[in-house]
Amino acid sequence: MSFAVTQKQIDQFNELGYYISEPAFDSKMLAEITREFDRLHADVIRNAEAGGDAKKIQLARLRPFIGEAHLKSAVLKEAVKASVYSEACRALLGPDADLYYNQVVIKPPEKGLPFGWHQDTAYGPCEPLEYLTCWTAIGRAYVDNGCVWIIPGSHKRGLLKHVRNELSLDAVDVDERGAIPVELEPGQVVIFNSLMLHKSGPNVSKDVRRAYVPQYHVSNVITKDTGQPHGDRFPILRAGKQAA
Ligand SMILES: O=C(O)CCC(=O)C(=O)O
Repeated sequence: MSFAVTQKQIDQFNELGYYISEPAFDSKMLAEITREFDRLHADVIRNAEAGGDAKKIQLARLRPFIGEAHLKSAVLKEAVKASVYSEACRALLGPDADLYYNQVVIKPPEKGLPFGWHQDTAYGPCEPLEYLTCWTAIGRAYVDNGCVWIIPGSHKRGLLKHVRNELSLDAVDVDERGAIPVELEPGQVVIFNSLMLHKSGPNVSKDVRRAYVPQYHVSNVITKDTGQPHGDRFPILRAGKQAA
């Protein structure tokens, strides 16, 4: 299946800051990814329990963010290069693009924790400031299992002030008018600008909510403060062609 981005999707991305793809992974791949998620989650819980820090154990159980997933799983190292992502890079970033970061985010049934309004760029301001976040539903994502919410058009507000709280980095004074839940079928991806204000709700359902969240930027991005190379720098596109 081709995930070439249409002009309509590009226009929507520019105007509203996001578009939603058709399901991008078949059921066999989704089952493999699900197994990898559960393996990585079990590792994270085991490591946290071995460390003995109660807060880390709670986060590992109730809202794990497992970063650099492509280095921890051969399946995810393949997934990160999927056509839905490389075509988004080609259309929205240009011929040279790198993986910036990729995370596995899991919310267990009935007790998965919410995550407050923020812009991804706030985590590590870089030059250029904007990149792509590709929030991918590995199973169905819906309001009651803690799907992501966005405020269409909020990428035009620029980088907002954020404050660090115990469990998160939160944007301040968010005007939530126009916020929408992004409910997705398994394998669908919402591709949004890293300046998009987004959050996710608690999981009050009986389902596990699994999301894979790779992010991409143009190559040679630098960290604003230090001028040093930024992110994972795992090549995705070179001169418009899929990198090896
Ligand atoms: O998947 C989630 O619950 C939140 C993910 C998120 O906001 C992020 O990765 O920036």
